[in-house]
Amino acid sequence: MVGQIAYIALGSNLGERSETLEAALAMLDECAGISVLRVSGMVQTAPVGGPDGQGDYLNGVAEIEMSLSPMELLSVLQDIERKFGRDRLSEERWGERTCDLDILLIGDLVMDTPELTIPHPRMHQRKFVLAPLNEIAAEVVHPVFDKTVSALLADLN
Ligand code: ROI
Repeated sequence: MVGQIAYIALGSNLGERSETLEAALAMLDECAGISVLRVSGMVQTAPVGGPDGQGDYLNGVAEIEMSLSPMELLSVLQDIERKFGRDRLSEERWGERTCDLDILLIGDLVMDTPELTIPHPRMHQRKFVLAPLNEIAAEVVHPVFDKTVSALLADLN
């Protein structure tokens, strides 16, 4: 496939978290126009923000190659989330979720529309994103801050 490299954040804090994220990755890899190239380890993290009382998350990051547009990728990710019972319209913002799939980076694309902002607007503030991303993409440069993932992670620590 001749495509772009993109990074997807995975998160789950409800149900069988590890099985859910494995299954979501398999579904992603089976999509036409997407290959999962590498996956970080999945780490347990305390919830950041959101309402009190939610359980710990399992978080990880996947590197994919894709020949889809950004909006096509978003729609594939939302379809997979829905298969795990998510309904973004009825759920609480920042609330617990069975399967959360967020686009972090697509090559050096920068875009900001009501539907989609790339790079992900909060990725540089989140250790639960940067730590697993650093495992598989330490030298990748954030196109807005012009810093590597490892430098962004060092800034947080
Ligand atoms: N906290 C952690 N640790 N991991 C997440 O994936 C996560 N996702 C969220 C909020 C509620 C902001 N907190 C999180 O959406």
